[in-house]
Amino acid sequence: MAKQDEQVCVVKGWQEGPVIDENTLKDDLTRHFYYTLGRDKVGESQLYLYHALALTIRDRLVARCRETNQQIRQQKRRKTAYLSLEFLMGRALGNAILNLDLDDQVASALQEYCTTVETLEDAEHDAGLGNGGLGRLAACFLDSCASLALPVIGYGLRYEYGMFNQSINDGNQIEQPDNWLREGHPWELSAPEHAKRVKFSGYVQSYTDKYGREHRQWMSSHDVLAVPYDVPIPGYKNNIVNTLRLWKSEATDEFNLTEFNAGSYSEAVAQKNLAEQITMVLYPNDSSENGKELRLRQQYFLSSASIQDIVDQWVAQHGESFSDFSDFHVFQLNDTHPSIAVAELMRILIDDYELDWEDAWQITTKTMAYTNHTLLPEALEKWSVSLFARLLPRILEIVYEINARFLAQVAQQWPGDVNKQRALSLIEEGDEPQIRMAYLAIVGSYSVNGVAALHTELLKAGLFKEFYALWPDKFNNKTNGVTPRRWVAHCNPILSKLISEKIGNDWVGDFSQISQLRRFFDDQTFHIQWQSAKRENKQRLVDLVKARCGVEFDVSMMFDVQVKRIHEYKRQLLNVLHVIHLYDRIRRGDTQGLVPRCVLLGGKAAPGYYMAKKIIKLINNVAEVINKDPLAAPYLRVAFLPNYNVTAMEVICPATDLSEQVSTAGKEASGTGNMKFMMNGALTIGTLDGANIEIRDAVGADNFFLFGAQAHQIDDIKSRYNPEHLISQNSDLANVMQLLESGHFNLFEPCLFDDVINAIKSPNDPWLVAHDFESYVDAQKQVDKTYTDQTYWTQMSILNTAASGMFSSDRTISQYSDDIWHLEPLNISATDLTTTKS
Ligand code: T68
Repeated sequence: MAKQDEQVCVVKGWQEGPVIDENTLKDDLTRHFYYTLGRDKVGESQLYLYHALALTIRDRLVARCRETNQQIRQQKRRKTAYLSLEFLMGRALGNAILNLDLDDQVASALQEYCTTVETLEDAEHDAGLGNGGLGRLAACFLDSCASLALPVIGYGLRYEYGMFNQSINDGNQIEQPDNWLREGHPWELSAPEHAKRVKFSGYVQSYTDKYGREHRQWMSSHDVLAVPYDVPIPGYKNNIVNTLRLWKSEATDEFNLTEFNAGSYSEAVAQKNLAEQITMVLYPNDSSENGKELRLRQQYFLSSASIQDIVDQWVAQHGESFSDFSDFHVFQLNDTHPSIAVAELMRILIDDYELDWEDAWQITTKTMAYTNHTLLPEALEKWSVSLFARLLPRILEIVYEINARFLAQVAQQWPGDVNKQRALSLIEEGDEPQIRMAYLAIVGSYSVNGVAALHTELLKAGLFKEFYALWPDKFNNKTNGVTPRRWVAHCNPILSKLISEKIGNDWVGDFSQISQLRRFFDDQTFHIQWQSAKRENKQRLVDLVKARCGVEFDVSMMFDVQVKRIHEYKRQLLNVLHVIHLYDRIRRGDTQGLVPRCVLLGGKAAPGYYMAKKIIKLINNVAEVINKDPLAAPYLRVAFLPNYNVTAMEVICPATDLSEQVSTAGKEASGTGNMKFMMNGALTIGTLDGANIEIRDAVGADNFFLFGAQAHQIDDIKSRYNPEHLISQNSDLANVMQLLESGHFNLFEPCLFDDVINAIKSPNDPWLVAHDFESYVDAQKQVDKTYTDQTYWTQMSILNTAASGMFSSDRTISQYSDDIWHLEPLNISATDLTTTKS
């Protein structure tokens, strides 16, 4: 491939970076509204005004983005490409205004239109290009990378349909497509000139070059075009704007032409559909692999387009020598989903640039780094060899070669141990041989990390034990974090103002400063302010719950919240059993010491996950019975919030008193909702799982409600697990089961919850719901007791926020950069932006 020889014509005298002041912003807003969008009246929906404002802000982002990229190029910066099938961005407007420090200017410009940012924000669709924690983590990371001025580019897919919209009909989850692009996405800029071709199918052929060297060539492939759409990622008040590059799949022109020429119009259109299907929809499974061919196409499409993009830029700048490539590039693989990138980089280096295997492998294993997000065996990706052979024939050859060489290394380490070979092989034997993607990622990477301390330890001791024995230095922990910009400053302006009054506002950019709040934990005036902020936030949630669920919450009650994907291991069921237990107590008149509670649950179930959907139905039925019972009203109200998403969480976490983090120990890799709640002053009731452990360590055991079996005890408990016995021994649990089994919550729907009941009573229940019930109820009693003393509770709440500094994703990203990426921060001053370029 030839070095790109671009002729660049810079428009003379053109002013880079509009000066941001109130008047130009107002003028730009008007110009976009009248001319770009061609409107002259603000309609009821305010949609066009939102678009005009987004475009106005985007202008300012584009200028900074250009400067950021220019610096990276000119200063030849080492950079990281963060490869992820998911980026759960949520809304962009409020975040951009915050990070560009434009609140006042925007508010004043909008006065002329008699509206507010809050109103316009409601016109923005969530960019829901992710399932849950993993996708949202990627979004928080981008914010932190930009805010720390690190040269990091995100690569993902521009799904036409994001995470489905959930509605609840008669207590059941209904999925509706999320057509988030219908009204346009004003933040993105397409760059068709940088489109890449991605190969699929065809076959592989050998050929000999003029020097007599053997090569392999991927022939007759059906290529699909990857067209980039760039979304700007602003750093916090630092003039840095990084890029999230999302690929859209399109048919190549000649693809159509052959068919058209042959007169087969419909075949041509069908082929076009096939190509465009790739980025049509996000797969809604958050914790199990589904093995669909289209999903593999998505994974390869992302990996190939992104690696080509980086390699093309490299060649344009450095020519075809790759000897320094690994000094300048890192690919961080967000789980195994893009792990095929390992083989793709090898293919490009060997087939397109004629590097020999050893050199290409050196480069690859010095640039790839892999993050694992789960210990659940059902989530570990495997792809059938036969599917690879059909879809990615050249990639399969490369995987085989990687495996052969790796197994030779295993044989050296453990001579004669065939079992080791079998256990570590990238190919799992069987009737239908499978490629183990996690193994490919580990073998091909120089860094493998887990996402919380316990998780990393469990990876080293369990799932990846042999790999750890082979390469102990590859393994490291990077405990997750969340961005305090979105998850405190933006979503909780009331609390933020109060915090800033006390400790100044530098905490937004340097969240370690939040620890200064500790000084005020005993200050009574501050307590009153803290409580009143919580109360105001609770009112916002009251309104949301009323509007979406028709349930009346009351700010004077405790807000007890569990929102996350619905999964058996996350144990929403345990929460429901506790709710039923409270209801049972109320019915018995045993209300002594009972603190009035509003219990909120929310989350989506994977559409094919039967038990998760049953659990949603159970929550809704239990809620309906309780909310209808006048006896319960003073003590207990329950709601299931439909369509839980990023924007809903922005209202929920500031209003929460009690954060439910109740997974079976050893199953939740980290959790990140737990961190958002903590930052906003919620107290946690939780197991010793994932980052809960670090949360408890940070805030102190006295300020955390702990319960349940510990990870190291689980196997032993399982070996002699007898839930029926536990039920017979614990009258609270027996009463709860009795209510469930009597059909109290499914009077007109007999047998509806039999499978749920049987799961709880099964000696094979992997989630140990019955086991942890008693200690959960005890911990909840402790919660009630503590809540009754509002001074004490408020102190604990302040201490939680004050101790949440280490759960900022800025801390996480600094560690990624220090230990894995080795990046240097950029520096862009205001003058860099206003210099006239000619
Ligand atoms: C989550 N994983 C972990 N997976 O469950 C959570 N999986 O503990 C952790 O905090 C978070 O990752 C961030 O590290 C996921 O969210 C997925 O969403 C997913 C998606 C597709 C396939 C498999």
